[in-house]
Amino acid sequence: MFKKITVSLILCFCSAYLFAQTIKQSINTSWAFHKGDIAGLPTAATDASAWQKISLPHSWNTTDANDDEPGYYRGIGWYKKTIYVPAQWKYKQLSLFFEGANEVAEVYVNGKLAGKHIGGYTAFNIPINSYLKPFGKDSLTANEVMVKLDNSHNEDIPPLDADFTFYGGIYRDVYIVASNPIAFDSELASPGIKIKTPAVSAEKGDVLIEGMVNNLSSKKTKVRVISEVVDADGKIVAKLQSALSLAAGNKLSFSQKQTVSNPHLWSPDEPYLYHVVSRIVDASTGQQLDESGSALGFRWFSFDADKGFFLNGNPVKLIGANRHQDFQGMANAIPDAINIHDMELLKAMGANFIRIAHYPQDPSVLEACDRLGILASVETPEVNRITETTAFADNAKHMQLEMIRQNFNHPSIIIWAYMNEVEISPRYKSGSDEQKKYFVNLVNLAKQIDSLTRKEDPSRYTMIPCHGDFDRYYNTGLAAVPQIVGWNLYYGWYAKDFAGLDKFLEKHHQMLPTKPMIITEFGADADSRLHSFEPVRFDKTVEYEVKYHQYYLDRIKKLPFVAGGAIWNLVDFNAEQRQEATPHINTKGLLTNDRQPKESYFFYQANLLKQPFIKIGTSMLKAGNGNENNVCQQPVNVYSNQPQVKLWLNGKLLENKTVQEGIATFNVPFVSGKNTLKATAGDGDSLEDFMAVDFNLIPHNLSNPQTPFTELNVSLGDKRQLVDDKLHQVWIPEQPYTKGSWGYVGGEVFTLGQNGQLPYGSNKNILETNYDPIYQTQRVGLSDFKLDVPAGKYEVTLHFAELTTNDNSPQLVYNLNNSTQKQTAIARSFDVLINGQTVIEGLSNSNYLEPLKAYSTKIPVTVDADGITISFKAITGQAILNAVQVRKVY
Ligand code: GCB
Ligand code: CA
Repeated sequence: MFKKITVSLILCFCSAYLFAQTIKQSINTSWAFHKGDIAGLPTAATDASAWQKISLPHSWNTTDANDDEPGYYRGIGWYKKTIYVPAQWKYKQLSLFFEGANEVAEVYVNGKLAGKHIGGYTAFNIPINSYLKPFGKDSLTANEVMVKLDNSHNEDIPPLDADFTFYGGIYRDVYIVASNPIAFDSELASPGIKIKTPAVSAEKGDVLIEGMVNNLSSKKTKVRVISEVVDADGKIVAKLQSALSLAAGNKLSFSQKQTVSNPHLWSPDEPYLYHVVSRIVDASTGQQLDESGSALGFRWFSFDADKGFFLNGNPVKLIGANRHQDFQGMANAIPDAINIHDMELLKAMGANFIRIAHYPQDPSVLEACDRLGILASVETPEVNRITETTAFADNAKHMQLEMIRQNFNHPSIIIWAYMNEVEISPRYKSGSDEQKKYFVNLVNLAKQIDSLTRKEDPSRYTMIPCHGDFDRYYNTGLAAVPQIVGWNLYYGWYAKDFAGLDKFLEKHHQMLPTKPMIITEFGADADSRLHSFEPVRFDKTVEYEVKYHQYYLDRIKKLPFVAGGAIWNLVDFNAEQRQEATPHINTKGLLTNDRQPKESYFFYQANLLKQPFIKIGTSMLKAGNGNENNVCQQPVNVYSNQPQVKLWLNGKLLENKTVQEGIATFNVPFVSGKNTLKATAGDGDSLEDFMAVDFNLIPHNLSNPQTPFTELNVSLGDKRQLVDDKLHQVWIPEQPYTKGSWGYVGGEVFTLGQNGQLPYGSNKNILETNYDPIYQTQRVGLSDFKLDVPAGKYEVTLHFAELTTNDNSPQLVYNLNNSTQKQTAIARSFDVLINGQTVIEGLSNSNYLEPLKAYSTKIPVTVDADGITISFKAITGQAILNAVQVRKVY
């Protein structure tokens, strides 16, 4: 009996070789998802109504990380799917390959646990042969795959705490892989071969290919590993061979080396790629058994503590951005196309660098970097703090190893990083013995990760990105551990003065004279809707973001010892616990969460791109007060890398201006309605950009029949404009009332006073609205709001939100200067009258005016002769008004 089986097994192995080598196919469709745990294992009989039909990539936090309820679901989710396995795969090694699932995954096949993986940002491979049902003769056999996934907080798994949302789900592709019993050993979900270029120059490039071949068959087999290096035209430029004699159930390593002469070098300017195909071939039959491949780029690089970064012998300033895997409405479950497009957007900005932070991302990201010529740093997510347990250390080290093995072959990678700002929130009281011990343990873990990384890959550099507390990282010794120190610097944002940046950089250079450094983060929040003509820190305007980046780019370019800078962030991303102008979103992106560019993106294009560039940087909707001639002068930035640009308004040349640092600012006299802007530069004005601006001009004299009044949207207590493309409306800042025009009478701007860092308003989430900035600012104690509009039918909408609360909840940890904003709720009650008639009675905290909640009401008003006067009569405390809209009906 036993003998018979062996014979037929061997026979079948032979015939199996006739089939194609490794087969890999995605299994993203037809999954079912169950939120929450299930008692026992789910079976076909498990209540079907509790399962949702979904396809991958999938996250269960697409909506709850954005709503007004604090927190988001962190717990267990189940996935299930039927896979149909063909009879021909009987003698294949089958496995399920997950590109990533957050964060602890248990994979069951036909009710049995087949494997488990810890960590949400690296790939894993689960062999499933032993759990499959008996194969059909010629047919497909149905097998049930189930995945129990858990994104609950776990003190032993990085990341523990960070300024991004730990979305749960199988949010990357899943594949089924069928390989021969003799195949490359793709341990830790690696490609099974390591491609190294130990020596590269313009004259020659050494290629060293290493790997392991696994013989899971019961037969001793002689194989050859044949690798070809193919250039971009498909020409084989090197052939490498090894012969292996594999005992049954054994694995053997191989190492093969060849030299390519005059290699075409890889660089951001010319990302020339070769590729490698390595094949395992049965030495006696000539059958191909397995294949693995990777892109290959010939380049060499180094970091110098004084002179920065060098690529292929030339100095290159690394300028680029960080990037989170996050897209509006999709959470982190983003298809490859978005991953790829983001890299294209980064390249189109003129960047040559990406810090893939704070965790390894989809394989399509690094593939795009190789292709497009973007140098990359990748890191594991030990963010903000660690846990001093062996389990945490083991998980951190394992992730580091997975990251390196899985991504090793990408020519774009120059840095393996780990730990982000890991000394920002130490677990223990400052100066205590526990804290001292904690730092010793932390540095010890860093040393282990660092030496593991250097051992795995001596060809790249190690880096730790630190927050801007130089002394802390210096004194604990953490800054001495990696080969490069990254600094996340927010002078001009969390820290008040831009000048602090210069001092900080100088200090690094003096105190750590042998450590190369990169500014691994710098950025300022900008709500893409908010604009200001006098931008200031924390106003969240697009204009302040530009101002901030002007300062940083200048320093990064100027200082040779600064090897580079990575903007925080390429894209706006979800950070559930954030409040501010756009609750739950960190808006330091150059692109919005659905990838619309803000002006800072154009600023970088103008400064980094080599090909001629011009872009008008204003929004397509504007509003403002007309002067006596019914025009409204407003500044417009044109971004260009040309020395001079011209701006034209409705076909007429306004001015020819010199461009400075990529920007020329024009004062444009807008008229009511459509305004066509044209910017030109270059020979014969060949470079051009157009923009049609729809201008809501508020007439100088509201009752002049020549310039009829249509609508006014005012944010009280505010100095910004809010442009609302969806509703085609612009909110303008308040102004005091003057005869013939509009404005408030009396009162003052709401501020948080001494405790607040904000120029005005609050930065708390206002519930039940997406127009938080409108409600976050307020005029307090005003007596009236008046408009001298002509007789007619109007609609007045009043907006209120109580901004004082007893909420002393701490601000974000990143906001180092101000951990709490002390506030006390103020009691108030007031009436609102329009033209003498009471329209709101006793508005107070005990009725509609709840703290941090939007309340608005729309009131039709018939005006006879004297315009509109909205009066505020305080009963208790002071009256308030957050915003007002007046629209003429007829
Ligand atoms: C940082 C963190 C990053 C935050 C950023 C910010 O220093 O490394 O995760 O998102 O600051 O915007 O506060
Ligand atoms: Ca993918």
